[in-house]
Amino acid sequence: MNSRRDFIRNFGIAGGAVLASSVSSVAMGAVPEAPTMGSPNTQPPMRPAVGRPYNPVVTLNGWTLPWRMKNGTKEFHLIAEPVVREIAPGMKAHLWGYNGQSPGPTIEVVEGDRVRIFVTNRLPEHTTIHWHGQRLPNGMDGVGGLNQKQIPPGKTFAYEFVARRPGTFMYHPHADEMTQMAMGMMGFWVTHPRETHPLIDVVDRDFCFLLNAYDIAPGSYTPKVNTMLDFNLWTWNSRAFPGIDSLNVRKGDKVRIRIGNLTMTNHPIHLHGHEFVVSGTDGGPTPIGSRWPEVTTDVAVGQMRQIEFLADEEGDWAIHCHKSHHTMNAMGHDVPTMIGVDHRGLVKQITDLIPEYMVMGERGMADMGEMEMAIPDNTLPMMTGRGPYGALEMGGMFSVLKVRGDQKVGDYRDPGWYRQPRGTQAFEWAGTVESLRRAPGTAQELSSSSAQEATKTIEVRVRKPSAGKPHY
Ligand SMILES: [Cu+2]
Repeated sequence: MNSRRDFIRNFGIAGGAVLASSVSSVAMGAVPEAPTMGSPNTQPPMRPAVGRPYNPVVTLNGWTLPWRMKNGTKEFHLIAEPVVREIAPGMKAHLWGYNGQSPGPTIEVVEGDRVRIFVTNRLPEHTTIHWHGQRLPNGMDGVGGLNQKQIPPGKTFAYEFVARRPGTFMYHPHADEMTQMAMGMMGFWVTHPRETHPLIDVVDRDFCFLLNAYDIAPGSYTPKVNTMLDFNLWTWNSRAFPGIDSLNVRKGDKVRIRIGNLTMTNHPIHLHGHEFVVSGTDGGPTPIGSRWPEVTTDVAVGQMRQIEFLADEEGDWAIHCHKSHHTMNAMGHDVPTMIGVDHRGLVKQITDLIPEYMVMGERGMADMGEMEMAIPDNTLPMMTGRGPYGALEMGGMFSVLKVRGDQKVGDYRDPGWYRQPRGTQAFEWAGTVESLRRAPGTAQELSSSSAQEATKTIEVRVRKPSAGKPHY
C-alpha cells in the first residue's frame, strides 16, 4: 500500500507542504502552488483533510490534484505543459498534459463547493479548458473565441464557478482541440454528493479513467495529431496493457467504475464474471427504473458512463474494450490474413533475400504473444503481457479486476495472481478422444480426411476488375 509518505514523495515535495490540509506560506500567495506528479502509477485515493468529507476516487494510473482552501473557495492550479508519459514499461511518449502527466490530475470536489482553478499555459501555443458536463456561467465554459479569449503561452487564467450538480465529468481544451487532445490533454472531474443522495450509492471502491488513443509510429515518441481513425495505441489514462494497473477490490465490495471517452470512436467496455448497471452518465445519476443488468456497455465518443456492481465472485476478472483491435498495441492494419497459407519452400527463398524475414500468422496470430520479435526501440509488442499460465496475448485497453476474499479491510495492494481452487479450472481431457464425431445427418458428418478432400473441391472464381468477362 502506498503510504502517505509515498504520496508526498511522489509529489517531490519535502514535508508535504502542498497537501490539502497544510498550506505553506508560499502557497498562501495569489496563486496556489501547482503540485506535479513524476510517477505513472496509481496513487492512493486522496482523503480530504479540509472541507466536506467524501469517499475519494481511485484514478487508474493517476492521482488527484491537492487544493487549498482560501476564504471558503477551493483553489486548484493546473499547468498545461509538455510531459513525458510512460505508456507501458518499455515505451514513453512525448505528450502534452497537466502537472507532469497525461491525463492531468483528477479534480474532486463536493456538490455546492465554490471552485477556483488557475490554469497556467506552458505550451508553445494558446489553450483553454472546457469543463465538460458542468453547469456554470457561460463565460467559464472554456470555448476559446466563443466564451473567452484564448490563454496565450506564459499566461495564467482563472476559472471560477460553483460545482452545482454531483456526478462524473471531465476537462479538456477547447482550443486547437484536434492537436491538443491528440497530444493527451484531458483530465477527470468528480463532484461528490453533498449528502446522502437517493440515486448515488455509497461504494467501497470508486475507480475512474479516461479512454484515449494515440497514433505513434513504431520507434518514435510524438503522436501524429492529424490521425482521425487509424490510431495504434488504445489507452486508459494514457496507459496500454500491461501498463494499466489492476483494479483491486475485496470480495463483497460495492464497486463503481467511471469511464469517459475522449477518443474518436466508441468503446464497448466489457467486465467478466459480474453484472453491472449503468448508474450514471455525464448527464447525472440515472433513475433507478432505467437501470438493467449488463456485462458490456458502450461508451460513445464524448460520453461518460458510470457502472456499479457487487464484487462477489473471487478471481482475476478481465475488464477490457470488446473491440479486439483495441486490446492490441502498435499494430499495422494492412497485414494480409495468412491463415491456411503454406509458407514452406517460400521462406527459404525469401530469407535468401531478406535474412530477417519471419513467417507470421499461418496458424493464426497467437504466436505473436510468445514471440521475442525484433521491434524498434520505444515500441510495445502488439500482443503482450504474461499471466500465471502464459502469455495473455493482449495489449491496449485491457486490465484485470482482482476480487479477493482474504484481502484485509482497507488494504488494496495488488494481491498477485489468483489461485483457482482445485477442481475449478479448465483442464486437459485425459481420457481417449475417438475420431471426430458429428451429429448424424448433417452436412458436416465427414471424417477429417474427407473434410480435407471436400475443401479441395471448392471452386474459386477470380474476377479481375479490368476484364469484361469473368475468369474461372
Ligand atoms: Cu475500444
